[in-house]
Amino acid sequence: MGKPAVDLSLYLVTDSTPAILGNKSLYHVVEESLKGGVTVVQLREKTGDTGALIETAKRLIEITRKYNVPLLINDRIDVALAVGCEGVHIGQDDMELSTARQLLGPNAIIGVTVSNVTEALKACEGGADYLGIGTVYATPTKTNTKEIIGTAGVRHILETIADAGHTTQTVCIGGINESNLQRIFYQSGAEKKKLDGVAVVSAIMAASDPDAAARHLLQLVRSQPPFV
Ligand code: TZP
Ligand code: MG
Repeated sequence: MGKPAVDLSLYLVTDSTPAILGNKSLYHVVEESLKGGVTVVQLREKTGDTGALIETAKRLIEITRKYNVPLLINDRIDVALAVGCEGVHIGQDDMELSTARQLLGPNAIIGVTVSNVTEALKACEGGADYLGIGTVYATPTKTNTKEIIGTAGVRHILETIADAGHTTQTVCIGGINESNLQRIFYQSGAEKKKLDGVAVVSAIMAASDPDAAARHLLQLVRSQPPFV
């Protein structure tokens, strides 16, 4: 209630593993991507100790705040609380949405990964601020993914939540790049509900020019044909 909607148009999920980031600096890549127009940043680090993660999050907040963009932390409610960032993104194996909400409060942004309609309806009913729908396409960035749902799967979820009357925002994730973004967006869109944006890792984190990559991806998101 009264909480402003998040601009999910171009959602960057970080990955500092050398296979994605190479020898570039995480902070540099994030700042360049923000110059290019990224609208949300999620810190997603699956290795390293808690202290190091908190230090990384603190440095990232200084950058994201310059651009008025929310910083979310993947999985780690404790880290989000420690650094006072805007919210978290949780998966199906993480803390319950209701518990995360209790800990972080009504103003925090809480996103939930969903890959089927049951998970999607539960997250909407539970008060998620947005759904991260996927995995759309198989991707080397996340190999432990259970479900590859394709654009048909995304569309089915969008249709189902719209029919149930939910207005929860949505992004999709998994294998999205500048070559397939518009097709994914178009094929996923349901009559009553289209995606609010896309989430990417490698399309920006692995790009040689993350500013230009983000600029181009954002322009593709913003130049969607109207859905009929
Ligand atoms: N969740 C589902 S797929 C994925 C995550 C975090 C990784 C997406 O990476 P990429 O490089 O954008 O395909
Ligand atoms: Mg998780």
